[in-house]
Amino acid sequence: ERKQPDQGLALEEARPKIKPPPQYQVVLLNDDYTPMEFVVEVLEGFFGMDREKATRIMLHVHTRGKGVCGIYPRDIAETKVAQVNDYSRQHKHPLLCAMEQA
Ligand code: NFA
Repeated sequence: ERKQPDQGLALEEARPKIKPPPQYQVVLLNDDYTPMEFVVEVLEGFFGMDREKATRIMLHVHTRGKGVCGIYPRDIAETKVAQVNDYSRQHKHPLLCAMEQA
C-alpha cells in the first residue's frame, strides 16, 4: 500500500491567524419623553438585569446621554437592538437602542 507524503503535524506547522469574533456594545440613548419606568423594564426584560442594576443604568443614560446595556457578538447585538426598538415603537416611546463595535 502506498504511503501519502508526510504533511507534518498541522497543529504545529499551520498557524492560521484566528481572531475572536468582534464584540459589539449595545447602548441606549437618552431622550426627553420615554418614561424612566419603561426604560427600567426594558433593561430588566431584554438584558436580564435586576431592578437595582436596571435603575442604575437607566439613571446613567438619563444623566450622561448614553449607556452600555451589554456586550455581544454581532448577530445577538443586532437582534437585541431590533427587539428593543420594535418594543419601544409598539409602546409609542422614542427610546433608541443602537450598537457600537466594542
Ligand atoms: N430622560 C427620560 C425622562 O426624563 C428618561 C430616560 C432615561 C429616557 C434613559 C431614555 C433613556 N423621562
